[in-house]
Amino acid sequence: MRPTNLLALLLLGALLCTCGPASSVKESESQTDGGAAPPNVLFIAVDDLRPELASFGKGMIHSPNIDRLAAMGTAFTNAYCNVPVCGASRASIMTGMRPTRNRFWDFKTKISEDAPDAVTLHGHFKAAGYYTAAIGKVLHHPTDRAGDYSQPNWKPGVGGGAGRDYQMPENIINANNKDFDGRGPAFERGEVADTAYWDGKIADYAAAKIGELAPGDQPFFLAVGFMKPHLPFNAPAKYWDLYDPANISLPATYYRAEGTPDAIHHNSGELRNYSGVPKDEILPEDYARQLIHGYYASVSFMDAQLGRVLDALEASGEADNTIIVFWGDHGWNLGDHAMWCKHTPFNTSLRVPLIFSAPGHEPGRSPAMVEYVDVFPTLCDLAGLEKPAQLQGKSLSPLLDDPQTAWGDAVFTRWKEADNITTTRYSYTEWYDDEGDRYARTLFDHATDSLEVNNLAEKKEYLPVVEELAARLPIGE
Ligand SMILES: [Ca+2]
Repeated sequence: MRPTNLLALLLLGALLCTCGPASSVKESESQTDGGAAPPNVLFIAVDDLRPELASFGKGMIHSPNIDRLAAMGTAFTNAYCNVPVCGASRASIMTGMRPTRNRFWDFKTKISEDAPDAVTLHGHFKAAGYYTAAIGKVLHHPTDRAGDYSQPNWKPGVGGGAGRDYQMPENIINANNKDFDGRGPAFERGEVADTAYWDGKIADYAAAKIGELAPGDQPFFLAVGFMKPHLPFNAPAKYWDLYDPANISLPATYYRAEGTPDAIHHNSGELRNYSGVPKDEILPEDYARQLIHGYYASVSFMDAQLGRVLDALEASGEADNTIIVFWGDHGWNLGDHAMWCKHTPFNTSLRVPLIFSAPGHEPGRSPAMVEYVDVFPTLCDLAGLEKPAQLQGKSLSPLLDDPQTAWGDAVFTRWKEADNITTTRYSYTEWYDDEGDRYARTLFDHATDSLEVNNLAEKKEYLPVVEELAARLPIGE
């Protein structure tokens, strides 16, 4: 973008802050340099979505709109989060900075506290003249770096439901019990319309916003954060009915493998906060199948709302000039290793779905090892923006040109005291306490053990592999 045009957009941005609705400002704006219009960005976050999806090579989940998006763009089949928990992962993506022992630690993370001087992704686009907005759950705290948005982060209200978006009367009563902190059961088969739930409302608002922004000349960066399939698995009945319970099976690793250290396991505490969850260390199989059914239904429900947003973009006439990024904030254990939720360096918790669709790039699938700190620099390249000095990942744009481009062999994830390196073959994790003493380590060979049940870290014959991988850790201090 030419400096004169950038200045014009910045002035318009200032007008926007003082003069009200974007549309009145945008109508007066015109493209003066005769060049191509800057691309819009539709930045779609999904909460707790693991890549058990047809477009990522696995799964029975009905997700036609994720598949549609994957067919439009480049699906990254070996993409990894940098920290497996909502708030910290989102802060890392939105700054392009890795988590450390002092930064991006847990779900409560705020960029404004952990990295106050960082340029945020949305702030970077706003400074370049974009209209930036967040709808639904993007950063964990809607007010975190809110000045980097052109409007407040819009989130749906509780409406007629209760704390965590229950719609069925018996669950609302349960969730309103103060003993449960807004939590009713872990799932709900809702006899309600899609728009009764948060994600339906988020799709409504996002579609309307696209319709509002598309006719203007100001490019937009629109972040849309869907809230399912995060617990509780509340979804309209028709999405539950897509699956026959008889066909839902438990993971092959519905057990805790011998030789794996305590450090890599947890008791699924996030799930156990919900009412009615059995106390058994390993959940009874019939209840586990209900949970899996609910997760599948929640993904299909979210997928349908994604479809409505994609439809709105196509109807707006801006689809050919819009970069779409689709990502889930981390993986999820769906009973794998007899665990539920995230918060562990098992591959099931680290691997994520990532799709980039960008104008001028052919569809493809890339097996390259990529990580979420790569998202920010990629968007800079695709939109023609400079890269802030803080960025620690590398642009994936060569992989959008050729998905088979030779690439790095490893990605790096941190989970509290655990540092993980995942290579094209191995996953190695080591845990260190505050005194610098290592107290656990795991090595899994994905060439022979993709399910990660055979910990090789203490086997003498693997010492050279362990030493080689350990020498590459930690990263991001
Ligand atoms: Ca999450």
